Amino acid sequence: MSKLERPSASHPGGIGQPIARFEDARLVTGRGQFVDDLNPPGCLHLSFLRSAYAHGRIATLSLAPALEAPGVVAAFSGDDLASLGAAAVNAVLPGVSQSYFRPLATGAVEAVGQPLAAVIAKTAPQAADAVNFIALDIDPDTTQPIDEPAIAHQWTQGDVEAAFKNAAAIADVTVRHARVAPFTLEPRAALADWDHRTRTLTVWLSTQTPHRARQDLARILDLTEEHIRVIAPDVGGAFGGKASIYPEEAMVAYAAYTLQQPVKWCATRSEDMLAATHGRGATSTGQLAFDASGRALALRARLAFPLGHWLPYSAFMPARNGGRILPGPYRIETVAIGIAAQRSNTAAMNIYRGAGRPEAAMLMERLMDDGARRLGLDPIAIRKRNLIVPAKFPYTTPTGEVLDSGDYPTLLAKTVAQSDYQQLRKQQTRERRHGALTGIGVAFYVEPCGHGWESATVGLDGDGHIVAATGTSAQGQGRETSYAQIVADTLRIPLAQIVVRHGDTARTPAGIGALASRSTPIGGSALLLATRGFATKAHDLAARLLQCATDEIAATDTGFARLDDPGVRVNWKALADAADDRDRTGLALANHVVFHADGEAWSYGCCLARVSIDPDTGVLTVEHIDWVDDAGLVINPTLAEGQLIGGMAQGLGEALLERIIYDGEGQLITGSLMDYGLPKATMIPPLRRGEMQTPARANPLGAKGVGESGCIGIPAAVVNAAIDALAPYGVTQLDMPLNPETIWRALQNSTFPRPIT
Ligand code: SMO
Repeated sequence: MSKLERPSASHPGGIGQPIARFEDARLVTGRGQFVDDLNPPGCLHLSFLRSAYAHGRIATLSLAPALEAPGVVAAFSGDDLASLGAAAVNAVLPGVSQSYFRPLATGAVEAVGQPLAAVIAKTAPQAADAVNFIALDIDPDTTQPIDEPAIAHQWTQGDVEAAFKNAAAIADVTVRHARVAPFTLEPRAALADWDHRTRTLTVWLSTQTPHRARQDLARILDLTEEHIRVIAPDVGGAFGGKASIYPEEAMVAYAAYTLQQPVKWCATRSEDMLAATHGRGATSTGQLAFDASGRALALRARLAFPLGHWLPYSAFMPARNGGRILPGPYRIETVAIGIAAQRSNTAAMNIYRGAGRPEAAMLMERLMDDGARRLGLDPIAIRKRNLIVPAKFPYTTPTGEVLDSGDYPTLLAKTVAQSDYQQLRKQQTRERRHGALTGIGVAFYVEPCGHGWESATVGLDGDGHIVAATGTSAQGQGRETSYAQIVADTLRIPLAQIVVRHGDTARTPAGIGALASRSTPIGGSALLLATRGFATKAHDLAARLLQCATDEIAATDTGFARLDDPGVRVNWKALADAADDRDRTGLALANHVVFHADGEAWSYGCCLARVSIDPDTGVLTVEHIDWVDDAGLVINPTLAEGQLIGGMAQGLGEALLERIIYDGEGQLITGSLMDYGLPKATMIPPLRRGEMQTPARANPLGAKGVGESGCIGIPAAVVNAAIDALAPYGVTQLDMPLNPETIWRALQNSTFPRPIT
């Protein structure tokens, strides 16, 4: 079958069906298996001593007193780990240096929360207690703060200066993103165990990237990958925060390998606030030159991304994405876009749901609104004037990206119609007359879902189940359900016949992982192709067993049957028994496919937020969201909607509440949920959704990404709505989070009097 060519009749449980997640029965009845649920006999527990200073020399670090504490089996400091290798840093931009990676600090500390020593004891409380006995002396401020640019990159096209000279109006915006936490329900966790018999180190990790973690651990421990097995069991959320291997995880693996006993570490909430990776934090400035009709002529932008004291694998991805995705959905051919990233004495920065996409969307959407304001145009009209039209696809952007497909103007028109936009504006005028501060904000976004490959193997287990083994992973998206739907749809068999296998490097083919909104478009396409190949193999074997030509048999729910005599049939179990091949995991008729995407699939959408503001307190309420999204082919509408809503919740968190604060000394001020605001269910506004499904051209499934859309479009729509609400006060600039203090200060600082009612 070619692209999107599938039997027209929908198959029960097949692609496009809103079926409930298989995973939930297990998860909501306490039968999930997270790392902390695993307790191998003799399991030891690891606890870290962490730095209380942002920088300084380690004057004393003596483990001896801790070794005497009850239950303690071993303790390590950085000096014990001198021989370990480093994890890789993804060289997504020219000039990315492979920085050091140390499980424990040596010589000096570089951030509050940096692990300095590890104590291993028989119980977790014993390990935690013993950490306090370590003799530690840090001379704070005896080392210089980190102050070195890590990278800079430029994209340029056309004569920007000339375009700006001829502009009728120039929009000019600065966006300051707060640092935020990719907060997961399940904090980080690792368990490692060395098996003497197989000489294999098995590492259970709460990770998005088990195969990459295996590569990293092999490099760090100087083992071959064959001697490491990484298993991601149930993973309680990740959002980019579990995409790259951590020093703590490497420490657990090293301890288990060295002690030849199982060792476990489960981060506390505070440890994650302190030392898990953070996201966003960029400061972006942009100028957009317009002609008098509102046509954008040229974009100048500069995005500065903070990095932490060490560089995780994807550290440079937000900067790269932030730059390359500009100018988003708009046809602007003349650009000068610069990005820079700089290390600092803080926790590491890494990807967080959206990973540069939200930063790009925020800058462009703020610029569009600022341009509209300066030109006296409506925000919808100025976007319509500049959106790339369908005839231009595939469209090469000035940063060299290829937008594959879509119909941006139609989606904008749908958003306008769905929200009854003209009516909303009239209503706003009436509300303003009565002194109410209400705002309407629009954001049009694009969501690229990644390049490269994923793989899948489809075969039969001994019981006759069709096993779909994927190289990608899962952390709550419902992958077992949506992937089973792809297989069921392709083979026209019941869902119950299918077992989806993921997250175990010993039992799945290689993969990049569950990140960048890539799992369904790229991983799902690998699975589609693997399933088709398996179907051919199974069909051929069935024909042989039924002693007839392949066109004389047909697939049934349970196997294959002769067309002329349906009573003559063979079921999946018999096929598995008859097949003489087995792959390394025991699957019969296994068909393995590595799918390389032919480019990137770009979803897109438009969010329209309505907000109201209490002028006395600065409290902002998001009253309603209208949202139209096009994620290409949708496998399971319920799961896709769940991804959108979850992304929206996190987007609202970023827009309204979340901010990690370090003081001038590099101390983390927001170290607990007493100081760091997360969105609550009660804050989620009513949502009206519309959708389009323009098939992706970059993959045979036709699917695009959906996991990050909410984090990309929602904050920009909400910030634009807030600025619109405060327009009567002359406010043109607000920094996230839009908490009451931010809004109240903007009102107090405004030069305008309160509007007369
Ligand atoms: S921020 Mo995502 O896990 O690529």
